[in-house]
Amino acid sequence: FLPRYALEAWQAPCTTNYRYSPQVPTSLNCGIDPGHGMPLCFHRDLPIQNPNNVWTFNGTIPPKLVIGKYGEPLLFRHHNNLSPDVKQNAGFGRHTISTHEHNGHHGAENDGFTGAYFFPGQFYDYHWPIVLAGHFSMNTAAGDRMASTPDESGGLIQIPGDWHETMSTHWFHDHMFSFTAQNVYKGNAAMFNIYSGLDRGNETIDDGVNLRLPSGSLKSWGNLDYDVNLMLADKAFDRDGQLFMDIFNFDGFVADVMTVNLAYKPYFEVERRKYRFRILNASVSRFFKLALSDASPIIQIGNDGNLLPHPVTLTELDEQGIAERYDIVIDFSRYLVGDKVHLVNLCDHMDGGKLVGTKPVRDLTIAEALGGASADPCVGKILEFRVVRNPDLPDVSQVPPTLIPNPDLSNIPVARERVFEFGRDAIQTTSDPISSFIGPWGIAADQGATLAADFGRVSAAPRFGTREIWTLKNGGGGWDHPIHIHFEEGQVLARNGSAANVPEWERGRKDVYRLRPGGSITITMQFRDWGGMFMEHCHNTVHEDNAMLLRWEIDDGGTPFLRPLPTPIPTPQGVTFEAPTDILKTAL
Ligand SMILES: [Cu+2]
Repeated sequence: FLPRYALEAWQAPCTTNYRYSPQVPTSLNCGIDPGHGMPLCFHRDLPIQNPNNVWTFNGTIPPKLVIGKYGEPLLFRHHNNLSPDVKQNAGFGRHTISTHEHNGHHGAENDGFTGAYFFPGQFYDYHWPIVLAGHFSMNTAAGDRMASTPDESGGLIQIPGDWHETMSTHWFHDHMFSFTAQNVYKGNAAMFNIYSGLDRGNETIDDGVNLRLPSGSLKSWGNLDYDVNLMLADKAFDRDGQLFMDIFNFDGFVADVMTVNLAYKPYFEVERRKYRFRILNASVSRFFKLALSDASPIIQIGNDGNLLPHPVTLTELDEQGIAERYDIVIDFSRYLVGDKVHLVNLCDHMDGGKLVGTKPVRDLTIAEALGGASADPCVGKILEFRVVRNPDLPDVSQVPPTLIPNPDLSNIPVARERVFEFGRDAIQTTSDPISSFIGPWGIAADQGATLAADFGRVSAAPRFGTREIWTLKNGGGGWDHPIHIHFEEGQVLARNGSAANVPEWERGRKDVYRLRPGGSITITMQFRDWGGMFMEHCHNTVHEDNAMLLRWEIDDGGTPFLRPLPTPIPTPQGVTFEAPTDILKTAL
């Protein structure tokens, strides 16, 4: 997988963005004034942030977007330009980082493992091969047009693997052990669109493969005119208007200023036609539930990285947990030029006058959310759409009745079933000074003890090439946990033990699973293409950091895999490796 493209970014204290290209119109320069640049602030009336209050890619806004396509391996060289002095962090954020491509189907050394972090002055080369799952075992002769990627002139290049595993909407973010919440909150998060023959980012090419979803037509693939990434996150500020985080709240950190793409009170000008929005919940602990202010329909086409088997029309989306992505289509042709409509958040985190981060307190109706029924400042209107003109060209984009059907796993025997219970009052059985952490949260694997995180401990080791069924259980009713499993996507078989409880919009493949208070979810996954160490954790990143995270690895009990894999122990001088601190008896 020799890289075809290289990206380079520098994790850095925030600064003014002067990157301006006079070759393209202002609209393609993110509205940057070339004379004054774009300082890092969340609204023109909010203060410019101090360098150590916000750390982003290249230290600038707007948030970055990576565009890739299947069959074109990317090399992402991530430099760490943060201060070597760990105290230069304005009270939150760690200067060591590990960048997770969520939910990349890449070898483990490129996953951004929580223990594979790097120090100021160092860089990490992440190799993202961007292949379909099943690359080494299915359709290896690339004989199926559905398994394909766009060439540069409107045609297709066929690729190996299973086209039912085609992914679209990813993001990448810090995964530093026990500091993920602080670092992601501080600005280490960006989105990544992956294009394919099916999901082309071109709405005019009619070749029987391209789904022609709203996007644009100027380029043969990857048009963004009508395909827009929305990164939602709540933020808090100190009395001077500088970004602030309470790092001593272990239940969940919920803030009171709503941002979209790091902008407070944003508006977006749209034409009277269909748009696709790729919505990411990039909060620390806050859940969302989205609707339009006029209660008009939204078509959900994707859930997490994957397009759904069939689009689902809704007037309110489901709750959206941290790290979940919902791809939706809104048809603005039903409005008139001059109309406004808002994206509204219905999910209330205010309880008895206090913002709480353990779980959503309640879901409001649209009328309640707009009518001020909650004192939660992030409830209600979060993004204004201004309908400003008719499109120059007719809208030929489509939302076909079939998008991407699930892979059929029925002929693959289930090698093993596992149960993971997510709860409080975790114990720690190891004491490695680097890999082991103590916190109230933990995970019990297969009826074992509820253990706090140790990235040196192997808690599950499915065998390479097999399929398993995993049940994820919430240990209590007082909280919700959006659980993320790295590397492989799962099909949801049941909620609370019944397939009938799985809503239509969860019938694709997912990588984050909201357990719901007191609930459970049963999924099935197959493990193929690569081995190595991956993670499973709560994506309420405060829970993850304290210490609801475990390491699992894909194991073959022999060559080409080692058993057990040594744990990386990074230092400013380089990485050493040590034997796992613990391998649970139930892991293998
Ligand atoms: Cu959690």
